[in-house]
Amino acid sequence: MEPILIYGFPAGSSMGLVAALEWLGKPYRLCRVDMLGEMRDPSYARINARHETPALITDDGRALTETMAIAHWLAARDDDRRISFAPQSKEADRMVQLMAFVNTGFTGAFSALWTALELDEPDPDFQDALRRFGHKAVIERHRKLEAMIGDTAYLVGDRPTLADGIFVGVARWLDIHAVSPSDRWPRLEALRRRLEADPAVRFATALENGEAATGSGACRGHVALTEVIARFGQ
Ligand SMILES: N[C@@H](CCC(=O)N[C@@H](CS)C(=O)NCC(=O)O)C(=O)O
Repeated sequence: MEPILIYGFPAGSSMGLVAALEWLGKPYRLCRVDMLGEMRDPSYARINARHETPALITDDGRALTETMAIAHWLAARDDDRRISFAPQSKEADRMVQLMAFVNTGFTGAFSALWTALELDEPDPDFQDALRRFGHKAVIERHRKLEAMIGDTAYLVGDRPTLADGIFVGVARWLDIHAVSPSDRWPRLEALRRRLEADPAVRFATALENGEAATGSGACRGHVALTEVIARFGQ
């Protein structure tokens, strides 16, 4: 069977993995999940007990969670090296380094801002403190990522890879939380604009928004979450 990527909306980091699957070009299916609704249902715990996206149902029917594990699974099957690099190459090490930074410190810097936005009961003082803390953290992590990357067209070299996919799913959170104009970091800004104009990212973004879209043809359609849970839930 084709692997099934379970991706979340609105504005999930998992959007970038949909783009990566397009770049990979191998047949896959998708399952679109409302993170504010059905992902919180107890039944979703059968896919991911931490109630998070992304999750991948592998081609042998296992539910695999955590972005880095999913990226590892995809890279291991990327025989033509479309979204990754040869194991043991310096480019492969660099890609994992950047993915790890983006998936940990860079993504985590937004946590306080999401908490402030999604608090069950309004608590203005607490929300204000979370926002101040979050803005500082996000700006600091952007500054560090800007300093880490070179002047290549994409994060590692001249073509988009898994690292770019993981970056592009999260980069737009800067705007959602109105932290800072993105052109404050010129390299990141150029990378983001380049990626956001990419057909695979446009396809992934349209699907996330619930719009009809035409991709490369590798996507063999969507599977309903109820079916995914019934067939592959633990
Ligand atoms: N460590 C996980 C974190 C995944 C994660 O935090 N996903 C977010 C969406 S981007 C989520 O599902 N949050 C739960 C929520 O919104 O309730 C990974 O890297 O895959």
